Amino acid sequence: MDKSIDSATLKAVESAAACGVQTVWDRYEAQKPQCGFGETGLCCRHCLQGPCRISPFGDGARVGVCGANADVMVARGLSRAIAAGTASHGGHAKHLAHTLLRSSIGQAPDYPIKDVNKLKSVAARIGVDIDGMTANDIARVVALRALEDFSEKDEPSTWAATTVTKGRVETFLKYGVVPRGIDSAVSESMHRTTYGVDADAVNILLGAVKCALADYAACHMATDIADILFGTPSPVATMANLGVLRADAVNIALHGHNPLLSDMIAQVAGDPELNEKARAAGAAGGVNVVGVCCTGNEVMMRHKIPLATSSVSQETVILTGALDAMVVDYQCIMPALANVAECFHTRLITTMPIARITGATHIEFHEDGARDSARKIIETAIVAFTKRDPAKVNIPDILTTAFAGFSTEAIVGALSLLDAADPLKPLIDNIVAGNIYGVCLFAGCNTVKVTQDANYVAMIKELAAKNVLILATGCASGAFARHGFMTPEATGKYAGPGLKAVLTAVGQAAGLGGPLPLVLHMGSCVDNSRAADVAVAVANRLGVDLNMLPVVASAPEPVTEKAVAIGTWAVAAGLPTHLGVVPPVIGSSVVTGVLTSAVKDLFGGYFIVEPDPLAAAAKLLAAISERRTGLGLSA
Ligand code: NFS
Ligand code: SF4
Repeated sequence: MDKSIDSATLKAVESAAACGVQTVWDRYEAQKPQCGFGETGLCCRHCLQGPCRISPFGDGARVGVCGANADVMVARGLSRAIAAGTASHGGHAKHLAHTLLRSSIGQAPDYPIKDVNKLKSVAARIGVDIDGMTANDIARVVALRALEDFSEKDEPSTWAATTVTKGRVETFLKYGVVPRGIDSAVSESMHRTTYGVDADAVNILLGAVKCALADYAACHMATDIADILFGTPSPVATMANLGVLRADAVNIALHGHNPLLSDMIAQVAGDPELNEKARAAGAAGGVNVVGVCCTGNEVMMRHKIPLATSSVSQETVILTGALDAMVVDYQCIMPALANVAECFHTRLITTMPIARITGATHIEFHEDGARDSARKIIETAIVAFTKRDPAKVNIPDILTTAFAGFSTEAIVGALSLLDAADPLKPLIDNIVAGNIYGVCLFAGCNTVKVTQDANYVAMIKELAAKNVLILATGCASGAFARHGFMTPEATGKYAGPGLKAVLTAVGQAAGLGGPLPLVLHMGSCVDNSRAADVAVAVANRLGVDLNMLPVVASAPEPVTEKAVAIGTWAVAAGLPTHLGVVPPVIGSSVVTGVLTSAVKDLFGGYFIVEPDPLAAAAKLLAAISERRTGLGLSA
């Protein structure tokens, strides 16, 4: 299997062998063959009588020491993965909520309210009477309501219940899966999957859905507050791939997730004094900030910061030999970065008390004094630059234009240029007419288990040709950006005639002089909530529920527990959801049956597990066709 279809990745990886350093692909080889019990979900370490395991081939023990069978083991493992994903998105959202609160009471002067309109619309949605209140007063109330949403309340989680259709809330209530707090849902999942609690696989899975809906609430909250503090994104043109690094500049990569850190560094990087310092140190190009993974998406949308690469290829940014500092906060950061950095002059800088890496430089980042920390980080990178070895610099000369920043507000804004009174009408009319056959949200990661980007590229070509409107977030958007799919040219090349006409009409109305890009970049992984918002708005406008829309989701290369949580809430929201990698559930026929079929009767959504990208595209098109038929549209 090839490592990647991205030639920049392949070129950078060549440098690894020259320095004798391992990459993710070498470490994956060293792990092979991976454990069959783990791969099928048939092992358990939830108590000290274990580890217990059950052979997927029917030989040996059929139950663990406590009597847990294959179905229970698999369901518990999946549920804990979702809880971990929810805890991650919850931690990210809570961090933002605390900052919003401190901002509102004057304790975080570096984080003023940037988008008062967004603040007001969030306040109105969650039922705050803002009459006569200042922006800071509103922010205080919104922040407190957000923080309340983490502990257990008598009523449903605010961010879950106020952001979906009425029909969804009723369905969730009917099956007892409404979370009443984000942290409390995580805690409940951990409780019910511990030794000797829930031993009914279907009941465990329903608990997992409840936790996944808490994950949705956390994602939505993170998006809302990031927009309030840093601005709601609107379309920008920037660049993607390793060619965004510059030999003549101090290169700083921002990697991780929370815009609290990355946005501040993006703001400070333009400081003339710091750029002067960089030039005095010999970097004629000054300070050059690039993004990696989801925090890269955040600053790409709001500050036009170019995207260097995404998830599985994160080590390649250092392997260019031209990276002076890799600055990280939390999530999806490989500890191996420290080893790769050792072969170069690159400083790996950790910033969060909960995410330190042995061998890295730790510059702790706090909301008070954020700007000072950002300056200190950039100054550290300038010093590192002076130690750069020009002989080791090998930047692949590969980069492409990428349009980013299609928030819900930006999409509705563009559509309103066609119909100011009823912006969703042009979208709906085109779906009805079949010019837009359906919508596919691509989300999730890049994995070492699949040739990097291969699934994304194969699938988008199939779907776009059939007039499916493509939305993307997270490292999925990174993949499309690096391969040039976020351009008007890609629309011209790959979109079917109906889709091309619609994207062109909107693009012309928006004054672009050409079509919108083939992929609408909606942001980071928490910004999957933006795609949900668009779907909810369309469903409400049509007077139907989400499980009837010709909307599907795909994670062709999922990696993280967060991706598992997101996939599960997409299914609960009613979407047919494709996974391109088989998750560790096939050891249980009950669990696989529920996830791929029985769940459809409850929520309308279901998982499609299909490693082959062309078969996956065909299955998604079939799912769209079924939905269209259900709505009485041409299939
Ligand atoms: Ni999403 Fe984004 Fe990327 Fe996967 Fe990681 S950065 S939060 S989890 S690897 S898409
Ligand atoms: Fe084994 Fe049961 Fe303990 Fe799991 S909880 S390790 S199956 S005894």
